[in-house]
Amino acid sequence: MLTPLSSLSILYPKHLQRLASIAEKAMAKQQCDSILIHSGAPKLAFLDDYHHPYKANPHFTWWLPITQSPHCYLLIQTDQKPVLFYHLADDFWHVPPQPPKGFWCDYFDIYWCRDLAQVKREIKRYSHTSEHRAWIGEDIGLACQLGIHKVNPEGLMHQLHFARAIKSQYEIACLTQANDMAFAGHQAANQAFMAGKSELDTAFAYLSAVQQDSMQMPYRNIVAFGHHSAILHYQHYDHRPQDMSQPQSFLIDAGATFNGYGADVTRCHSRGSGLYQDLINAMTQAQAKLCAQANPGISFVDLHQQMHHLVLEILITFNLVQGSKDELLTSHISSAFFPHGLGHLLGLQVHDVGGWQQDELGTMLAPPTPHEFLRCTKTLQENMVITIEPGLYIIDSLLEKWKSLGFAHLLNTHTIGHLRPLGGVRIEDNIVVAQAPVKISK
Ligand SMILES: [Mn+2]
Repeated sequence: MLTPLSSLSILYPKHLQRLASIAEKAMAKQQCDSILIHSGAPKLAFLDDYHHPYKANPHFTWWLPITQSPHCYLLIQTDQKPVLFYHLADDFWHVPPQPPKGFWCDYFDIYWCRDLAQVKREIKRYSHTSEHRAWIGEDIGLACQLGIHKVNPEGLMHQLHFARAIKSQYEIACLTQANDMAFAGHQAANQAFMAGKSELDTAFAYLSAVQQDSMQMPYRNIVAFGHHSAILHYQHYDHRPQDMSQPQSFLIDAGATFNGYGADVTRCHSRGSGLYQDLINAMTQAQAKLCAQANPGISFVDLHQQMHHLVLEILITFNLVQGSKDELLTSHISSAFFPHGLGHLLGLQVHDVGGWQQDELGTMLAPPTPHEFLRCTKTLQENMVITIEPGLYIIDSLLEKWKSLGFAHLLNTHTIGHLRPLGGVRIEDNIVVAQAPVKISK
């Protein structure tokens, strides 16, 4: 069962035990006796002295909830307490990092280091194992400086990535908290939209309610009115206020982060359009059917195919397509309206790693044609956390493609024309896979 935020400190030791056992098994198999994980470092913009936003190495954040401390190192050894080399820079440009504190600290040996030289000195205490040490991190040069040559070894990464798909109760609690935060934002954004605010002001209302800035979002929030909602990763925020004399549609795909874990939720709202509200209702019903099937043993590819059948039913009901059911199926006409995948793994990364990975050896299964954008081809297992996000959109370039393939007669241009200014609809929730799947988004 899901556990409230106050229980994180109770859930964490078991999470850590699980990670230790995963790491020990992986190290034994890969002939390593230790792993040094780098938290990462912010990168400079080209020809500039300004850094891009820092994003911690997810393998680091998997072990401990430090998301804003670059230049840290975590040493994992068999049968030993993990060792954290924590960077305490003397930095007058920024708020200097504070000594770590929190429920997790007791489970680590912690060294406070001023710089890499000190890390090197401290790590020498453990150097007798260094030739069998693996490095997990982006900076290969740094690994070399520390005398480590097994850099992100493929076999090790496959084992860890396979394990990361299944979440501990601690991780599920973090994901649930991120979702609770996102919910406040979704409510505020809907109010702003209904009041006639611009996309930009609606995006601000979202962040304000979540109490996180845009850099803390797990991905760039999509705040799309009207035909913008048909642009799958619409990346602008229009500053013009709405024309309140016209019906309007609103698609918001927005998250929040907690301890490095992200929420990824999409909602749609209608102001004055019966057609759009009907579409929202139909998609919400179809989505609920799919969520209810997120059971262990279910193939995500099969669920994705089933979703195409449900989307096709909606296309027929709304008279957007016409013709024989056979031809509608064989033409894959639903892909002209729904080009992306049913969903993806969710965790420390929004599109969590390993969605195509079938085993710990790293066997990959690409999705079948024409579903190349499906990000997960796994058989679902208990405590995987996934998104379920069916939708449909009027995307003219795709409709043109199907027309050029000889399927123009299947498309009802009249009704498509009605929907075009309203863009598209998508409903997305975050689901814990179980016999009775748990929806953690509200
Ligand atoms: Mn998503």
